[in-house]
Amino acid sequence: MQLDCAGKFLDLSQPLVMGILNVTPDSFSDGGRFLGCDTALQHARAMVEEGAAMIDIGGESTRPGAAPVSVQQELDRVIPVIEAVRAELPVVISVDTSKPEVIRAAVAAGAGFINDVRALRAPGALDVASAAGVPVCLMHMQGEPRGMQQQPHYADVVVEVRDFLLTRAAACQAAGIPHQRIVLDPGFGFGKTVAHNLLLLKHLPILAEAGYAVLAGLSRKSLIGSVLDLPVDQRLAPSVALAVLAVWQGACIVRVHDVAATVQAVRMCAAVRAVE
Ligand code: PT1
Repeated sequence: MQLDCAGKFLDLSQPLVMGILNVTPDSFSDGGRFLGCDTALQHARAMVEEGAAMIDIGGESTRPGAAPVSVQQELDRVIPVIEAVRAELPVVISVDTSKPEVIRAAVAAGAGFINDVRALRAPGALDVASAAGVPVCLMHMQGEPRGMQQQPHYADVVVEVRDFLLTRAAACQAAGIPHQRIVLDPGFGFGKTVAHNLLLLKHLPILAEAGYAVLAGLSRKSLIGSVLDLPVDQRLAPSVALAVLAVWQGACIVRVHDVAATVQAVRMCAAVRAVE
């Protein structure tokens, strides 16, 4: 299966690695725009050399506790980076945003994939994404980043996450986005306890069997900290392990910080899966 990302094609029969490029101020020592853009481009270059098929560019931090940002702030952060990456690197650019204005400007600037942690629920987002004509990733989140880890609650997390995503996929299709252009993501760490996250990974095939491509983002997340009691800068091996498990369980795309190690690991995973 091929995914047409604004003229760049991704082969979904092999696991793909999406490299994370944060352009939020907490990922840069200085807010200087040119400096930030230059640093971001270097990081993107390295991830492409390491085998990333996509680069995910986001200007809104959505990790637990993060505060909202304005449309203008997000545009100022992501658009120059998208333009710079598109000018130099032959990679699919994903924009990590929920705002219709940012989706529109990002696709005009060269983004070929929309990654929305709010699954296009913002007013106007669905229509803008449909008009953009590029694939979309719909993610599940309970609550909003600021308070989502306070009291996550589900009767059946696996069923509820799947049903939410299938309802959003149906809304996308009603708005004119074809089935093949829709990717689903259970949203690890977004309004979930450690047990919820582990259950979602253990039962990922239930989501994968719904017939849409699946994306998983587990890299360096706090569930690793909770299980292994490791700080964020010592989570490489467990992040790679979780990426392999996600691919083994049916994910087509993994969103990661450590591209080189993850590419090697998921290629081995694919080799085992492919042998007859
Ligand atoms: C994700 C994802 C994302 N994660 C998609 N987009 C983040 N499609 C941003 C923690 O528990 O999984 N899928 N965009 C980052 N968000 C988090 C959430 C980072 C939780 C860290 C944690 O540590």
